[in-house]
Order: sequence, then C-alpha cells, then structure tokens
Amino acid sequence: MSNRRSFLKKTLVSTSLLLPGGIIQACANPVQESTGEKFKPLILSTWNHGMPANDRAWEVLMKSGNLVDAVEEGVKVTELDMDNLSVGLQGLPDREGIPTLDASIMKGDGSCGSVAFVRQVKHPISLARMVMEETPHVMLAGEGARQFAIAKGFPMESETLSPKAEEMYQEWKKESKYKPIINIENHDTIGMVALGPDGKLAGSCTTSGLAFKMHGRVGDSPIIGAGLYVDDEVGAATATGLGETIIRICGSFLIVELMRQGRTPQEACEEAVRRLIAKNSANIKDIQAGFLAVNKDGEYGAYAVHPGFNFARHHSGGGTLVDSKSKF
Ligand code: SD4
Repeated sequence: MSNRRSFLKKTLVSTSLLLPGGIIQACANPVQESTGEKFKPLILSTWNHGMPANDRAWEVLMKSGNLVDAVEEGVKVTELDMDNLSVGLQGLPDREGIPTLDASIMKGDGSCGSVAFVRQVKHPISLARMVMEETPHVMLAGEGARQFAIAKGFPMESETLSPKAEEMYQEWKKESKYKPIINIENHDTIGMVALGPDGKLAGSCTTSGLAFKMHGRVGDSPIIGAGLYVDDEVGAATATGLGETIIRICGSFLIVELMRQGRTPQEACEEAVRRLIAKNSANIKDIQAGFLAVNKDGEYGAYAVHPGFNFARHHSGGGTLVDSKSKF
C-alpha cells in the first residue's frame, strides 16, 4: 500500500469513517438487500450517513406532509456533518485547496433546480431549491450561483478547510497525483429519493465532489438525469461514485426510463451498472459507482460496481442500513 493510501486508510479508520464493512459495524446492523418489498411512504439515501438524514426527512414529512421540504431538510443534516469529507464546505477541496459544491433537487412533476461549482454556501441544496422555485432556470454555476446566493441572503462562509480536510490536502500535495481510491476519497455524496403517502416523488443530491478535482470540475450530482432524476409517473433514482462515469450514461435518467419500460428498480440499477462498466471497462477496478432507485409503488433497488456501497431506508417501521449488491 502506498504511503498516501495507507495515510488515507488510517485517517478514515481513525475518524470512524468509511471503509467497507467498517462503517457498517460502526453505525448500524446492516441487512442484506431484499428485492420485491414495497413501502409507502419511503425514504432512501445513499451511504450510512443517510441514516440521520432519513430520520430528519421522515420527521419533516410526518410533520408537514411536504416531500420537498423533507428531501431538502434531510440532506442538510449531511451538509453540516463535520465527519463527512465529501459533502458540504468541510469536504475535501479541489487541487487549489478550495471546497466547491454541487447540489440538485427535483420533484416528480419535472420541476428541478441545481447549483454547480458554487463556493462559500453552507447549504447548496437550499440554493438549488431556490433556483427551482425562484428563477426561470434549472442550473446556476460558479460565481453566478454565488451571486444569486448573496442576493437571496445566504451568508458567505469561510473557505478555511476543516482540520481533517487540511491534513489530507497537505498529504495529497506531496505527490499531487490524482487517482481516485474507490470507496474512500470519493465516498459519501448523499443522494436521497422519497415517495410520499400520496404517491408523489421527490429527490435531492449534494456533494463537494471528488477530492482534489481540477478547479471548476463539475460532477454528476447537479446534473439532472445523471446524479438525480424523478418522475411521478414512474419513480426516482440517484447516484454516487465517480461522476464522470455516471454522466456518460445519464445514469439516473436511464434507470427511471428502464423502470418506465417495466424493469423493477433493482433490475434497472443493475442494467445501469452494466452500461457504466461497458463504457469504462479499461480501468473499472479503480471505479466505484452506485445507484439507488424507487418506483411509484414503493419498490426499491440498489446496485454498485464494487462491494462497499450501502444505503439507508426509512419507512413506517423505522430506519435500516442496507448493503447493496454489486457486480464484482
Ligand atoms: C461526484 N458523484 O462529484 C460525486 C462524488 C460522489 O460519493 O458521489 N461521492 O462525482
């Protein structure tokens, strides 16, 4: 194991973050995925940090009945989680040492909003919602998104890295090589999809993107159809992992369209992974990506390229962490 790899591994273990299996024991008793179950209402989120996010989303849904409030408030928990190195301003920065954020939100009626490459905003998901609700546009990026945030009264936050992010950035700078390490550096984006009691759907997705990415790089998370897609007629899907590979297959849109054609959420996620692998076969051993989907009947599914992906599920029976199946 290279020094950098072992450094990352040690750092992440010591912060009880995320090694496949490690998380699971630390946070909950995972169950194996079972297909064919149906729940309504149902909230699903990527990774183990989806557990507290789902709890919050469920609470909001039960109190207000508003599904968009639920998916926004739910992922805001993760945006503030100081242990999370892939979401929010405490996430790992780009190569220049600057944290830049991507987020999207979508309703099943086709309304959607997103922000990309935005700086100094604590809750990019709320800014994405404002793009959806208060502009004629779908996506604002970079300085324009930041100016919109200022105009809407969002406080501008400091860009000083969190101690953990600073330590990892300084370590990365020693070699300045970009090679994603699956399930570690690029782990942790939260994508949430929710089915309300009335059969309507909504979703949200928020991330600081790939660690040590090029300045200006935008991933799949703010791209409607890649990191998130929701359609009340069919279902919803979200993605996590190496965004470039997800964008190439329009992953979330693909899954919703496959469900429209009759596939179950599980079958649709598996087909998306098959296509992703087909388009990235040369270096697939270094690529992790995972998909999570629900259909309008409350059936759900998940699938990843490699083991290690899990997701949080919340229904009237409570919250559970579930291990996803994977291709390899
Ligand atoms: C990205 N998809 O920016 C995000 C990263 C991610 O879990 O999902 N991390 O490519």
